Amino acid sequence: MTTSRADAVHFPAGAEPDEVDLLDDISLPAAWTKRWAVEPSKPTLWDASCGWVTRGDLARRTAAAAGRLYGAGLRKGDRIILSAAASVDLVVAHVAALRLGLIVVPVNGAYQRAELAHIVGDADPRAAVVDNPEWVRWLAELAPEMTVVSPRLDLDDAAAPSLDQMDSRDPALLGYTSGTTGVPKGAVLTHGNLLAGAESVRIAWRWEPEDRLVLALPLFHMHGLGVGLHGTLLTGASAVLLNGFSPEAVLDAANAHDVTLFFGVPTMYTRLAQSDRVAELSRLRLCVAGSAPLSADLHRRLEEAAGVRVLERYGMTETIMLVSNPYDAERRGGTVGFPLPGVELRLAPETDEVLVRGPNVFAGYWRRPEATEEAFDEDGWFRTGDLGELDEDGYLRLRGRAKELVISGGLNVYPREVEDALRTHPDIDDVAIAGTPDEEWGELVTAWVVPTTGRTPKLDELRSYLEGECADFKHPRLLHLVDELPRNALGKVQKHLLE
Ligand code: MLC
Ligand code: AMP
Repeated sequence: MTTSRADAVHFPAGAEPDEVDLLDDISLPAAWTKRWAVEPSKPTLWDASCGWVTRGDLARRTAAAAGRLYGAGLRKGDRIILSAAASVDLVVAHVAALRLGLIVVPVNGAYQRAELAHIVGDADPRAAVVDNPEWVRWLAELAPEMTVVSPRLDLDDAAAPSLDQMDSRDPALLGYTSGTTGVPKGAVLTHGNLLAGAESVRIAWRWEPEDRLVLALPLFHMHGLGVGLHGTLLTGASAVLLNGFSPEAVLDAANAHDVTLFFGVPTMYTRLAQSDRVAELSRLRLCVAGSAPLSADLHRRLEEAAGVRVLERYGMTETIMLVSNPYDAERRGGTVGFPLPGVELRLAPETDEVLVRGPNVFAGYWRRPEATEEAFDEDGWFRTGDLGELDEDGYLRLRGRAKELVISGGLNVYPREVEDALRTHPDIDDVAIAGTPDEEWGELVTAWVVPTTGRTPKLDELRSYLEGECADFKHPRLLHLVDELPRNALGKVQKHLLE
């Protein structure tokens, strides 16, 4: 090996990193259709209602679905919301939208009306694919001209124009996230970003066409969508789609379908470790964890109980995957490993914030030039808002976050949103939201409340107050009543002093 690139550890023996072009295929749809033309009868995706569908089925069904979307008036660059339980139908709708050049806006189905209204107002979508009848009503009120359909795309058949014509720089997806601060913003991921994000883990994790993934993650976040689904289709491998997670469902599917891969958030691994069937994980070739920290202790317990050396990796909505433990070398608990193929990483002097560059890094926030400018430093490095430290031999440890964020069960909760919603409660004078460490959930959303004189709000009351305002995973699970919040001279709550 002639190179000293930090990502070199991820390439298989004999590969020359400098000769690998992650964007060779230009876009995911172009790469996928190339795979589908070979061995069209190979099973690719399974769900409980369709059974197995093949590469050829996907090629035909996504072309037909793209025709329907085109017939409904959707054109390149139009935004389309996708929010439904994981299913083959949803995948067909997603792939069809990308093949047509639409910009997919995946949205968490637990969102309430106000959260959905923000995204509709910001992304200005022309269509939505949803499976929740309540959302159909809300969308009709929020945007009466919008085409709203179920994942079966019950629209008239029509021929699509030529498909898969995108450039790597064309926008493909808006991933809503609050970034380091402020309101949820759409991170614009290009076709090149999506391709690089999936290609880097295909190489690093030795993902092969023979692999089969059990995919129990939702398809509206990067972990399930940008890694699990996109990687499966890029590799020409296969996946079993489960609608929701339980250790039993995952292990049953693994046994029934000869699964080789599992990707999950740490909460899923905690529950697997508690299962008396945990040893069954040993039949898998590779178990990957991410989206939140996996403790070194859980890493060790899984190795002891199941002989599984879980491979932890680190990513973000804005960048897809960034850093991963190596497949062939030591998978070190408590660390996230080395920059993935194509990713450059450094720590900012003094603050130790993780800064990154690479073909996977997003193009900016949708229609928010100022937020975009703030997100990158003067040399074009993206500021992740995560704080890191490097072991002597280069493994990255995430040491905390500069950004205000609570991660519960792999889902992000931005304190500001919950604080703003609670501040209007009559019993609340002042409030701060932060995370409390928890073995199962990683962090529990916790409220520190200064009550209005003479009142003592209860946790249940606060939770019901938030019903309809924000998704239930954002509701506080713990409540502390305090006389005042620790504020600095500028009036900002010093969250590290909350206890
Ligand atoms: C569900 N609930 C949660 C929750 N998930 N509460 C807090 N945090 C969560 N993450 C609520 C339920 O609505 C229910 O509320 C109650 O908690 C108990 O539910 P449960 O049955 O125990 O939960 P379950 O449905 O099993 O869900 C847990 C989970 C799920 C871990 C399987 O949260 C999940 O799929 N998480 C993965 C999210 C994900 O994909 N993250 C990746 C983001 S991408 P009630 O009120 O009804 O009792 C990213 C980038 C990267 O971060 O690097 O990957
Ligand atoms: P999201 O904005 O939902 O994409 O969440 C991205 C954030 O999740 C990152 O900025 C990290 O703070 C966190 N994250 C993802 N993977 C890991 C990991 N393996 N360990 C610790 N934090 C992680």
